[in-house]
Amino acid sequence: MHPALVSSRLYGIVDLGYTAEEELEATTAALIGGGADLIQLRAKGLEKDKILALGRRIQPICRKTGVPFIVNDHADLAIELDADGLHIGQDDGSHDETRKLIGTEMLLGRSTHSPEQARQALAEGFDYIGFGPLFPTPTKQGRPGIGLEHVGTIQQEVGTRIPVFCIGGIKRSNLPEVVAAGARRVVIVSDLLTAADTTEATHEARLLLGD
Ligand code: TZP
Ligand code: MG
Repeated sequence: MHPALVSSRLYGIVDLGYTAEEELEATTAALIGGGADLIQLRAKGLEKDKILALGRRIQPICRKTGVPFIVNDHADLAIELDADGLHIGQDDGSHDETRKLIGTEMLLGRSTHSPEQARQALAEGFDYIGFGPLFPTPTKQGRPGIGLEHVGTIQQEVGTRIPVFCIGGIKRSNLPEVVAAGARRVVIVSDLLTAADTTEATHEARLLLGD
């Protein structure tokens, strides 16, 4: 397991679908202050120049606090931003061709939507995976929830080798259920970003994950 990810439990995403641009720094700091162990910049549908400008505001906050900064989708932007990692989906290219682009140092994560995809991502050499959506979620529209059925198996089979972050429709309110199903690591987006106090919400989520 990548040393930077061994103790990671809660993955926060600064998603421009929920975070106003002027709140970028405050939101990043709130997620980190509440206990997020990784931060991803996710800005679906924005121009690359725009994403680059947003990333330039987030990257230094992550660097200063020692939290890995991950860029969604764009290998070129991850390089340009000196990011600590890149996150790609099933249709964003193969592990090997992406690894060639970003070099050996950067973390490389993959979204997976089934047990087969999770096993395949491990076999291909990804540093971590997202596994979900567990529940249907407006943050990722058009994908059914895969439920909790395979969470325990995938945590055992894959999650003991590389971090498995369960994702999709996870909230503080259903987190105990997700943990009881066997999840050790999670990504939570809207529940943290739409909370009245993101720092407090993140801290609550971190506590619900347990030791
Ligand atoms: N990939 C699978 S589900 C999802 C992504 C990016 C969205 C998770 O967001 P939320 O708001 O925590 O359901
Ligand atoms: Mg993608």
